[in-house]
Amino acid sequence: MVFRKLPGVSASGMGLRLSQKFVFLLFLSGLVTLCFGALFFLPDSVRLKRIFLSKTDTQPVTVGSGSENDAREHLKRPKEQEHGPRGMTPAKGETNSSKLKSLSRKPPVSHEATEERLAGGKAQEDLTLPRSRTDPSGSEKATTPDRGANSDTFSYQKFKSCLLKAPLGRDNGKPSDPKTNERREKVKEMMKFAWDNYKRYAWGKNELRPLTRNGHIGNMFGGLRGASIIDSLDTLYVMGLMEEYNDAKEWVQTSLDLNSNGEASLFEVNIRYVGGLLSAYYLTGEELFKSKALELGEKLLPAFNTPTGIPRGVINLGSSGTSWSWGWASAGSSILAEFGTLHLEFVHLSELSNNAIYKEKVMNIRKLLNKIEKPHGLYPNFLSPVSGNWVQHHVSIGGLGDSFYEYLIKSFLMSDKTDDDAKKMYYGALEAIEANLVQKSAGGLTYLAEWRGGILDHKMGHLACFSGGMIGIGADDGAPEKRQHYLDLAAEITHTCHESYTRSATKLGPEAFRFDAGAEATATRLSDRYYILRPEVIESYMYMWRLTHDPKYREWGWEAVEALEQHCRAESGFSGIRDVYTTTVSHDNMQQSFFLSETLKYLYLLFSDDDLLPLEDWVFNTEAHPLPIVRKNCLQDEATQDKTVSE
Ligand code: DMJ
Repeated sequence: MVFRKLPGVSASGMGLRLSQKFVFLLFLSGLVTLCFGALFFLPDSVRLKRIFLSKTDTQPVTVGSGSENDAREHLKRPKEQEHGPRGMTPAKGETNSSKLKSLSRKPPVSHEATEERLAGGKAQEDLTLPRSRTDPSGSEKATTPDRGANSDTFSYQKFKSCLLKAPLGRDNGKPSDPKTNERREKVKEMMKFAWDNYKRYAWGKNELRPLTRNGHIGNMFGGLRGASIIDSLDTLYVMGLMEEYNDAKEWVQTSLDLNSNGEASLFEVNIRYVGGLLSAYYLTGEELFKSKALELGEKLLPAFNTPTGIPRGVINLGSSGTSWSWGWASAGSSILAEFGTLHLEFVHLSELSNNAIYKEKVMNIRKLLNKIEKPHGLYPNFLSPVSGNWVQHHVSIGGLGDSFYEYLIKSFLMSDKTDDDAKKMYYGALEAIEANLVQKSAGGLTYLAEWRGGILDHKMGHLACFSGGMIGIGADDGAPEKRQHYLDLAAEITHTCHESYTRSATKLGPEAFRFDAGAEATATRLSDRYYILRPEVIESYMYMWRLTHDPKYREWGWEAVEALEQHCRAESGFSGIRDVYTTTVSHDNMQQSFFLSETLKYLYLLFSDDDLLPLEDWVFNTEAHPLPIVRKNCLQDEATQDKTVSE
């Protein structure tokens, strides 16, 4: 049989014309593109992606700069990433003004009005946790009924009655000395300036870029927005900036969307968002903040689904709940300062939800760390969430380690001094730090070196400067004969950190300073010369002022205010600077959210009376969000006794 070729029809083309074949192929390739597009761009495609990508490929490289904590450590990164998370410009079409316009203005609520409202009993109307999400691993959910999940049982009024003092003091902490009051007013003006510019140019974004007058979103918060708003709530409230506070609250009500599907730093979301919301709730009694904190807290739980229960650093906030270790952390390890800085917030999540699960998660971390063998009693910075072993022996009181130690002593204080394990671990760690890391420089400065498997690196990071305050607040509860010793050590470290400021041309301190090769509290590397509006040195001034009332701490705080004004204040907000050793200023174009939550709050407290957020009632989380001491004896009256969170 002979096939005769018909004109326009190919022999192999199933009888299709060339043009028809072309259309068919076009359609087919469109279909394939669509399938792959869906695979990679639709939400919740992560597991499918894994089929195509290797495990390393699925590391959230877009979150690349790591936690803020870590970002400072990673100086090998490209310049743009050196100063912590950086990078994205606002999405096209998102303007600040459009969001601003949509916010209807309500009359501001004053401190007094909040108090009245609470007295009216409205604060007790709790919202319940959302109950629909499932945990992908099938492990416990925040709403497990037999754990007594019931947010209705927390009584805000009862909580208030258990405080020893009014949170805002007699006169909102106004100092009687006019000069101090003037300084305090100056700090308040700085906060208003920083806030107004954020509101004007970056509303709803995470941070303000003060030079380019736009917003920064970054990739630390997994698609959550408004980090500067959440971080500012309590500062605005404490400073009595009520119109601004009301704008912030309204944004939380109308625009804080927790249904994000991005990859976030567990640590950063916890300290800034959960901490900020909890703090705003405890200060104001607004149920909105509590329900948002609980909703977000629940989204963080899948990060703990590891063989050891040690959470990984990065979590997908969407329904997949997938978690990863940071790509840069050796051998898939978790970071001490990250998984060790959850305790305060998670204890409060359990308190407010009456659900033990949050507390159990962090108690499990505690137990593992307590049990594991520690080289010379020290806690290395990297731990495997799979084996529960240390991954390598780098120890630091600065980045990667810092707030783990802070949370040990603060857990003890926040438990109304009942958490004996935390106490033991803290003083044990401090002893090891003193034996191995505390050094005296040739010029007589006390500093904390870093430890690399037994070898000392004579470098101290700006981040490590929080330790003056930490050692100070822990001085009372160690061995009584060591009280003065701890106070002296705290004062010496704070003095050294102050020296790192006074020895620079700008009177602001570098990211890291060294004590070798002739250096004394100065940066020797170009890459360490920057200052990104960090709070740690001022934080220690504030604690040391409260503990000693030595006027030098207020003077040092004022020096910092003047330096910030001179070198970091730009036309449209505050900015970090690239080199503290030159007065020819080069701004980094970033107003970090911790400047609003920490640096300015600590300065304000430094110039306030001690009865503003008294330390008898409050501990500050590592982002300076005040959380109340949990007074079990007072909170557990007969009605609530049987619903206690189990230890
Ligand atoms: C803040 O986000 C927190 O203080 C954190 O613990 C480490 N440092 C930054 C500010 O420097």
